[in-house]
Amino acid sequence: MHYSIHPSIHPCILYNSYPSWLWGPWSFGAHKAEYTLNRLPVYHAHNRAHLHIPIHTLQTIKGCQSAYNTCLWTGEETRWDDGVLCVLLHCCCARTTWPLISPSIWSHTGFLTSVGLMRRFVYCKVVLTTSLVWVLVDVFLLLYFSECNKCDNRKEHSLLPALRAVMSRTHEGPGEMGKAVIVPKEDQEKMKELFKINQFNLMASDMMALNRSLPDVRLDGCKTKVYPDDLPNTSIVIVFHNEAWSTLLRTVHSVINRSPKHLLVEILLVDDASERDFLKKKLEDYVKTLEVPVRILRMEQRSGLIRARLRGAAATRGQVITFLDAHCECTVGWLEPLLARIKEDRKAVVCPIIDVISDETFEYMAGSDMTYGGFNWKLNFRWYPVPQREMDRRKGDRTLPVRTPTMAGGLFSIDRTYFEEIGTYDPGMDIWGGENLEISFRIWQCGGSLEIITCSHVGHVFRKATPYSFPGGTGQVINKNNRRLAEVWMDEFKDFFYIISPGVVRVDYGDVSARKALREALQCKPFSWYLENIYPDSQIPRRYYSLGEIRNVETNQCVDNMGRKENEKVGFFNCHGMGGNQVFSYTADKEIRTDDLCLDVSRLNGPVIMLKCHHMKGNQMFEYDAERLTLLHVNSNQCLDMPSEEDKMVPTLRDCNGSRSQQWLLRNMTLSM
Ligand SMILES: [Mn+2]
Repeated sequence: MHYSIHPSIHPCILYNSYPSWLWGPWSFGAHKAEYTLNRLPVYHAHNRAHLHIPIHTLQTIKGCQSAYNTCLWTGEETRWDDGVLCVLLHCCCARTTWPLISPSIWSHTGFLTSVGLMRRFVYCKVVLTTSLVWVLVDVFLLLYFSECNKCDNRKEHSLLPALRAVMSRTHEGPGEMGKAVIVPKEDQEKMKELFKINQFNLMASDMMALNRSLPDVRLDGCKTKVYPDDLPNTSIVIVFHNEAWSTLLRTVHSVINRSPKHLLVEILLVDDASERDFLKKKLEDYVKTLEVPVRILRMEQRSGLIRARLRGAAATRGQVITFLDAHCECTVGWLEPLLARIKEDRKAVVCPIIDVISDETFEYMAGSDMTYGGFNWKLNFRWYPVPQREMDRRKGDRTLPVRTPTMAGGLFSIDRTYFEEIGTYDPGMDIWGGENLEISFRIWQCGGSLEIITCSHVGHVFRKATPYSFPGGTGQVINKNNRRLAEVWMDEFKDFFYIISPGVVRVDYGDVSARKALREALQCKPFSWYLENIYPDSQIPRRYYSLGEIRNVETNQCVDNMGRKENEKVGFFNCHGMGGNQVFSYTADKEIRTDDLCLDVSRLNGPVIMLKCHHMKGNQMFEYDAERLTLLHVNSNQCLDMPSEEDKMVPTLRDCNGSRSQQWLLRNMTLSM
């Protein structure tokens, strides 16, 4: 049984694995939480119960390569006469090999849903279908009668034809209402060929209408909000490089069709030296027919997103600049809440919720309002769950803006004069990468705010690989950009970035004196202020005891993450003093972390696993005794020890006995720069 995700249900774009934050701290022994390969732990938030569901009852989606899935209990359940619960889980499959270069580094892969017992599935379906039918009937009756209160002639104004039009529209044509496009069998070969051009299903995109319909995925509370009449107007800036015709024009049409005309000044298409013929004269002729002024600016040579956006922004005439990617679809009501927030506070830089348009089927899937932007030690942008403090600040109202530490980069609106005031983009950055974190840090540190407007939804085609070329080499470009932002904005915390990716320090980052002068002129706050006030749940700890290797006194070897991923055991290897995989930070919160993973032990004498840090102590709390050199795992009251005979590569827990194998040196690493 396979449910596709319902747009109003929390989709899981959370992280690549167990939601450890849902687990919280449990006391050892009182609750035997074990991670085993074939049982999936799920925390039932409502009943406060921990459950284990056999993996084989879960249906994995196509392409999901990992047995570990993120599962969220949606709260939907039905209890049957025999007392068995019918539950609906929403899970994400972890695809762990995202290329660093893709603009969709974080990305989602897909959803799978599952129910505990197959037989119950059928009941679930019946219940859901019946309730859906009743909802539709209700809606119809409501519309019919409310409309006819105002009508003079009941017969003429019957809503039946209108309703029928809406209904038929949802069933007509490929991709309508955001549905997945099904490519006929005989075209599959050709489809695979075409996929390579843009790294998304070009055939599916070309099959759909340029103005296809989409579901209204907003929270109910958003649909009734009223915005002021005198909102600031906006120019839309879209940079493209060899974009497909259908995705580019679908972006343009969705902007035109779903934005109030008086708020839309113009659309600026900035061509970053595309080579495709149809993007030349044919495009120019086409946009002349549109009802909104569309201008095309051409870069003389490949300049990258950052400089192309700067060119576009300089040519805008609207009060607000709205940046979009070239493969987006705006949904109903997307623009007003963005502009309304800027009207309220011109220093608010606002992002919509980024919905997911599948690169395989172009299915439209609602993004979550429960995630916000962060970053890891390697300065990769990542989505993390919105912490409780932010929910509390908004008093639980999910329709209010979420203050986000960073933005994904592709889609946002900013007051035009404020964009200039705060220093636009760093023109010393090349092509793509790092500019989103740079502007995020700058906005927060220099007195602005960065927010996700949860009532605004824009879809984006997330890809697994980049179709773009990076003149100069991808790694070089991104490392250079990241160095520039680390040097200018991160103060001493740049060490986390440099130590975990030691090769970076050899990359030339050019001259940043102009950006440092900007920071001075704007009197921006230090990075420690940002960590303390804006991002206390950051992967980079605000306060820490050490940042470097953890060396065993007996064997003189070091704890090493071996390049492994979360849910895997931490390793043990000869110390090399080069940082990278042997860098761990012992934090003031008594975690031992490497990037966004924490050492975690969940049973007596257990192996040490790397799990997402949950900031809730529990199984992730170690107490370092600087005199005895021991690392005590508080929950189990055992000490970190060198690997056992059976498993020579994995540090383990043993009863504390004062031996040298339980002594560890936490050394700060120094950078040779
Ligand atoms: Mn994109």
